[in-house]
Amino acid sequence: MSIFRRTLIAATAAAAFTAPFASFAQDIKPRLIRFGYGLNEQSNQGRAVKLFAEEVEKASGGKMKVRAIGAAALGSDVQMQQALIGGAQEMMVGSTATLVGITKEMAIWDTPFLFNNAKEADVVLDGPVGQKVMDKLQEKGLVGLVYWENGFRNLTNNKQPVAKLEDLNGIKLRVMQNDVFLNSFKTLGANAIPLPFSELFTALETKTVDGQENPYNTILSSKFYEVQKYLTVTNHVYSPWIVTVSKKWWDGLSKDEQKVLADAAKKSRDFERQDTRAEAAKALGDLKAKGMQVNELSAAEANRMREKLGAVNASIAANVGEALWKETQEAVAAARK
Ligand code: TK8
Repeated sequence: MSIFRRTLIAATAAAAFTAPFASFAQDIKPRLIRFGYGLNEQSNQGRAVKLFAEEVEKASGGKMKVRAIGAAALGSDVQMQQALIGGAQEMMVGSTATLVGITKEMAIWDTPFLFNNAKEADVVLDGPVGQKVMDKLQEKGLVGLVYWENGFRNLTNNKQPVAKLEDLNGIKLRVMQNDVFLNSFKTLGANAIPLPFSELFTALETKTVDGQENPYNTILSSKFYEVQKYLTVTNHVYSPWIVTVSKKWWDGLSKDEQKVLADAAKKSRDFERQDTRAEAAKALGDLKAKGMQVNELSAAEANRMREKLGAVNASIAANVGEALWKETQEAVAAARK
């Protein structure tokens, strides 16, 4: 064996031995990550982005820096998605519902009453079906890392308490920019108006719209209680958020750098879900204390709403494909056992 070969083997062995222990041996370059999100810094979304940023800095020995930019200062969900695809922004978190225009399979998560509780959502989103839908983003220039919890959505408005379906008639209701939400609320009789979340508070304040629907956490952190009187507990759909990366940028990262982001994303997910659930558990009380008038639907009215909304299922199945629809139903059924 030549001196050269012997030296090479020794060097390789030494590197293999020290690599796991020395972060300087990792292939990590200085990186700046612009991470945009729509809610305020003081929200479940803001808190989890902050934790993600801290984890990335720690795991990269301070080389990878996350600049967290909230309150839609980098644009609405839809605008940020385009910036990621084009490579002008590195990361974001936003609603899966606003991705439906890019990846139609995302509409599966907009199915009304798909999940009965958060545990079912976790099992399905973190399982093979969730992964499959997430992977679909890649062909469109996005890499999905994890799903976070936005939460079960509830209805607020400024006109009247909604105790029965007919109370929705003519209410100008802001919905997310996607056909499932548009059709769902049209079906229920509301005058559904798609708007980006970043324009929602002003639209409510100026009475361009009468109402909106979002989880308790968001109604609280976005101060919708200042411009909305009535809250109806509907839990009509579970909304996931999804953490995405620009594929253009991701493909230029080393394996070590990608791992730093993927690991931090998982930590942020676990933290975010816990934090969101703890906040949601007390948010309704907080909203009442802020003066919101809260009502629950009677069982009969909740059923009428559920039945009406069932009408959109066929179009969701047609859009996402019957195979994915069926697979999702089976995954939910398995999670329910
Ligand atoms: C925040 C949105 C928000 C969503 C909405 O950017 O648009 O109503 O629930 O969380 O993604």
